[in-house]
Amino acid sequence: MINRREQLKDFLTLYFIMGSANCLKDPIYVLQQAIEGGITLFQFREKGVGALEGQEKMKFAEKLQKICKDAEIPFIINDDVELALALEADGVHIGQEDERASIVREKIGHKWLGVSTHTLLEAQQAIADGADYLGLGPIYPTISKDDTVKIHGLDIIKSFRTNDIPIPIVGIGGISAMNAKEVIDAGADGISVISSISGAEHITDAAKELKRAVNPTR
Ligand code: TZP
Ligand code: MG
Repeated sequence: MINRREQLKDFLTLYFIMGSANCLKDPIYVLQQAIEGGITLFQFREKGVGALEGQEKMKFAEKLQKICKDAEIPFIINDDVELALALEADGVHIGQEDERASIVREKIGHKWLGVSTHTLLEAQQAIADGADYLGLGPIYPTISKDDTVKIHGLDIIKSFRTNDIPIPIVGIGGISAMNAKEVIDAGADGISVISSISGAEHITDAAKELKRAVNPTR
């Protein structure tokens, strides 16, 4: 298991999130192509219409995890702590509406813990609870999450940096190759995307383009 906190910042550079509902093509193929294009971290987020559950969800997650393992891409699971423990995933990502971060931290030990936050207060609480990184968004309007109320823009990233939030942060929501660089310039350590990769006509090219936008030297 890849598990060291100091490696995390680099892994967050191009963070791809996906579940079966996000894919126009076979999700296995989508993930393989995304890896080929240079994603640095993967989150399994099985939500929305027709989302798999129970054994089916687990079998599907195992397949995606194997692809990540073979490519040495860390595998993070959204919300489902029990699944993350059962599969020995590299980490868990939760939102404010999920189980408390302190409790998740206790359950998962040294696995990575990501928490979505929208205010400085939430961020400080998440850090006190043991978060390793924070997700901030939506930065721009998104088609991939229907329960988001407020678009935060780049200001939320800037304000977290001005207020010396000490752990890595990733921007999320409506990020594309066109606006990715400004998210990094605002102070994010990386970008998280769903549709810019999963909905792309040419997945590998889309991931490569995003990678160039956030990380032009590598
Ligand atoms: N949380 C805030 S916005 C969002 C999540 C999970 C969806 C991001 O998807 P996309 O397609 O990259 O805008
Ligand atoms: Mg959640």
